[in-house]
Amino acid sequence: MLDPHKFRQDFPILDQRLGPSRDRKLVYLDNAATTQKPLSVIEAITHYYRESNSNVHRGIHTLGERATALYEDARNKVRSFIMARHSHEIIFTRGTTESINLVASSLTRLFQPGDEIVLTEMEHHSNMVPWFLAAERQNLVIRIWHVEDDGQLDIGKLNDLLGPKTRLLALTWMSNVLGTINPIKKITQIAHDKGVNVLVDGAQGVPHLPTDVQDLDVDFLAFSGHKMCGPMGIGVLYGKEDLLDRMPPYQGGGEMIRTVRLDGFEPNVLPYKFEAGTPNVEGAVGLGVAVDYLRSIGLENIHAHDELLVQKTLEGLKALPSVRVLGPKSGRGGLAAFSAGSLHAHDVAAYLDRFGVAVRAGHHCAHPLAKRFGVVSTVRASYYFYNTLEEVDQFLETLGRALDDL
Ligand code: 7TS
Repeated sequence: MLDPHKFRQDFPILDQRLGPSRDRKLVYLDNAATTQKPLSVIEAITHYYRESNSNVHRGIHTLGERATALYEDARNKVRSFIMARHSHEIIFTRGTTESINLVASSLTRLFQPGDEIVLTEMEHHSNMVPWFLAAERQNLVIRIWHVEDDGQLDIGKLNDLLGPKTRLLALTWMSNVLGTINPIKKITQIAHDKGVNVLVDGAQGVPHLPTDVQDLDVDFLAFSGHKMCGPMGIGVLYGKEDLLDRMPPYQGGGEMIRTVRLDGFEPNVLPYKFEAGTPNVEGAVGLGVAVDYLRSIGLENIHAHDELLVQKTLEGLKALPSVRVLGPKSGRGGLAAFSAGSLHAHDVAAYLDRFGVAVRAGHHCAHPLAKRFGVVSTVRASYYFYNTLEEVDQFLETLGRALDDL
């Protein structure tokens, strides 16, 4: 079993006391929103700016070569982290949101009016709205795979949703509200049997579960660096080479072209075709170091630790009257979202914050899901490998007091 205390010294931000008299120990339980960064990532970014900063793929000088090597090395680290076949299948983006927008803007140009896209009811807005925009633009039809009362998808219902006009199924690996982990490999097999491509939103899955895109066989995988110990503003779109090759460019600009004439252009090869403009080199460098760090811990260990913390949380929450937890009882990721009787989630979160416990409150960018479960907002505690069992206790105790006092 993983010892979270061993890692906490790498995260100076966690070791602080809050409040005017500095008497509240920080308990950071908002990791589904963003994780903290280890010193190795922070230092790699500083080092990059001190030693190597330059634009990439352009300057024929030593710093330009250094920055390019670092950037491409980071791409290769990410390739290996998710077990992709080729490093040119790794496109650097701003994050999950941009990765999904890229596919929604570009892949759908190959669709015909009336073609269908299937989404689930548990998607984050960033895996809904880009498809709505594409549907509006190109007269596509969106179909919804509804969520069952236990917070899971009924695989039996998928066959009926995938018809002759379905081109794509876009779904999350792990729900940021329910904690549900969807069986992506099985779902992808069913979709592929019907000739349907699959895009997976890995924003919550990739940071917490071992990822092997070749084994999962997904066509696209989107994820964000900042939810996996990397910097903000960097993310990844993995796509299978043949699909990315067929897709038109997403944004125009420098780097994404091979030649430009006054009457047109030839797009560049992968991955550059989808990386217009100066990229986030510092972000890529930081992400490369973050994936090294995560691999040194082991994703199986991270998932097992998530399960330990979330099971303790679910048991504790069960004992509190008026608390209703959303999502499945087991087989879920390291987060728990709940409502507390008639109390407003923001009041509960503000109370917890007074005692140093940082949780998220709101609709978690999943309006349709909140509606499905009849809640306006929920409080969510979400964990990572540096969270301890003592922190879970502290959260539960403080929540118990909140329910008495509010
Ligand atoms: N998909 C899922 C499942 C997410 O949880 C999030 C962010 C995104 C996509 C978007 O990621 P971004 O990095 O592009 O913004 N989720 C959350 C959250 O639960 N609280 O804050 C952000």
